[in-house]
Amino acid sequence: MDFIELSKMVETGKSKIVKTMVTEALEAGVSAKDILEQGLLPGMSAIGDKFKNNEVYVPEVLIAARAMNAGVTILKPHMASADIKAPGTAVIGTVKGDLHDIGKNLVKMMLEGKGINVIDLGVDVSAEQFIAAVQENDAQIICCSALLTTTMNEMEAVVKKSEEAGIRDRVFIMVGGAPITQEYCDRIGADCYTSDASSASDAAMAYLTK
Ligand code: B1M
Repeated sequence: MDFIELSKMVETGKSKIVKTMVTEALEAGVSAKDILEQGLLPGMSAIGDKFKNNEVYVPEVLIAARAMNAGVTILKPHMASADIKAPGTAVIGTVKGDLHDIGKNLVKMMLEGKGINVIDLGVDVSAEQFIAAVQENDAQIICCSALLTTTMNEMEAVVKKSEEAGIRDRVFIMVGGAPITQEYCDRIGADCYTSDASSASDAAMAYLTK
């Protein structure tokens, strides 16, 4: 199995080739864990780093994500036996009143690229929905995305309602999106602001593995 070639195929978004390579590797007896950790994830990390450095743009990232998801879909039935344990669970959504989801989807994809279990609540998500999802899924992280200055204040409600629900001390609240700043994150009492999806996944992983 040429892991470097597989990573390159993910990075460049070659879904069909990724599917074929993953299928052939499984047939040849390569473990799902090795295919994921040495082939698919490095490809996503590479495109994530390039995206962070403005070397590639959203379409390339979405195409790479599609290729990675194609590979992961084939691996999924083999993962339970491969002993791949998710480091934790994150609940993600775009806040109430806001329908922008491209950035949120990128964050989701980067989190999944790290092996984190992600519950995607979609767009227009209220503080109450975030809290309920944490409780139902025993999640450790809430990821809120907002693109509108008129909707970003729902993030403050997420912090307040998590206090009221008694889960504030066991949930890491991450915020991001174009109008969000570190100053805003500090002001509302959230735990972490990152300006891009790749850094968000790094921060989530650092929290889950600390
Ligand atoms: Co709208 N829109 N939009 N829009 N839209 C903006 C955001 C706007 C800045 C355009 C403008 O006026 N210049 C403006 C907001 C102004 C403001 O509030 N200050 C705006 C407006 C006004 C509106 C409407 C109100 C327009 C109208 O109807 N009159 C309306 C609102 C609808 C609603 O949500 N209720 C609206 C609608 C739309 C479309 C539906 C047409 C479409 C959304 C399609 C979709 O998402 N499926 C859309 C789009 C595409 C944009 C722009 C052009 C692009 C947004 C985008 O996807 N960027 C945007 C202008 C712009 O940003 N140049 C604009 C790419 C994406 C990858 O970036 O989401 O910022 P972003 O994600 C980044 C980081 O922010 C970060 O990671 C990503 C990069 O790695 N990130 C996180 C995001 N979430 C994170 C969470 C984290 C960490 C990092 O931790 C949890």
